[in-house]
Amino acid sequence: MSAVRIRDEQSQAPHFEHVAVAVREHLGFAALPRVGDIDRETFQREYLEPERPVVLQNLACDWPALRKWTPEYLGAKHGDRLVKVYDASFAAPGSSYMGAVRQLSFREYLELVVSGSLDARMFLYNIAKQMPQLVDDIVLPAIADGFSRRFVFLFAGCKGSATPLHYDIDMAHVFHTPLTGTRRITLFSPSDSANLYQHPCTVRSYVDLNSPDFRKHPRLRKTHGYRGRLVAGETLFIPSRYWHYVEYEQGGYAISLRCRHQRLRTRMKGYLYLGLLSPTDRLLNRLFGEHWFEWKDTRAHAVADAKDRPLSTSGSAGPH
Ligand SMILES: O=C(O)CCC(=O)C(=O)O
Repeated sequence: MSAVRIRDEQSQAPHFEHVAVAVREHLGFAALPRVGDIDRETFQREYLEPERPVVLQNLACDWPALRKWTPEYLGAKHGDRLVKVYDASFAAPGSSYMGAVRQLSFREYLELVVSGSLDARMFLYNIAKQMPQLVDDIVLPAIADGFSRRFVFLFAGCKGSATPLHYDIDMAHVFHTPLTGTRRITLFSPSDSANLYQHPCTVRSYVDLNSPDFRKHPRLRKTHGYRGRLVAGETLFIPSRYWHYVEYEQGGYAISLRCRHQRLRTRMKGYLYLGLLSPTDRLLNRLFGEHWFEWKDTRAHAVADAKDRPLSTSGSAGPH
């Protein structure tokens, strides 16, 4: 399918000002912390161990990818490769659950990223497997142990795309560095999972941050999240199990590095999701579609409602 045709099919892009107003008026957010240069000890003490998110402004400043990876360079090197593209229907229940909406050449997709505003994302694209020469342009950070050159994931999106609210299924810590474009980031701590009505067997929340429905999701008001903007060259540290919602203010691409969690128990939980819960969710989706979705939603509400009792005497736990 040609880029021109796809451009004609432009979908409704989320309106970021509207999002900002809705979120500011109804939910309490702290600004995402930011640091410049940081040494290993400080990072581990202040952010990794307590699992606090932070924007690391200089972590990637020596990556050759930041200079080299223009759309023209990537197109010349790997433009003919076919890539799968996803949109907001990714999480819709039914037979297409988690399926790609189309396949096109990387060159065509990059053209869209530069100039289009289609809801079209590439995600979890492991360049270590698909385009291994590119990995030489990334420097694994020395501020933590547990990175692997075998898992270097590309995430890309056109202006107006959004990555739904989720946390990463393998429970790894994520270091997310846009190489081009700016993103608005919303994060919530794992302690907000019930307040976000997490669907069982998944790492997804279906609350609508663009226009929160507090009658349907009253506990959303109890959340204490972070908001901030991430620009090209900065690295967002997303601690294990932290909820993230990413809005592409401009089209662009990013690299996410994963850092294995230091505790075996947390890693085991990741294997449980990857090996059992997620395959079960996919199967039940295929078999029961909407009914399975509704069951998960009912469970999510039951878990959230159960939280209300103890909370009438104590406050909610937030990330700050
Ligand atoms: O950039 C994105 O689209 C989302 C990034 C993300 O979800 C991740 O790195 O885990």
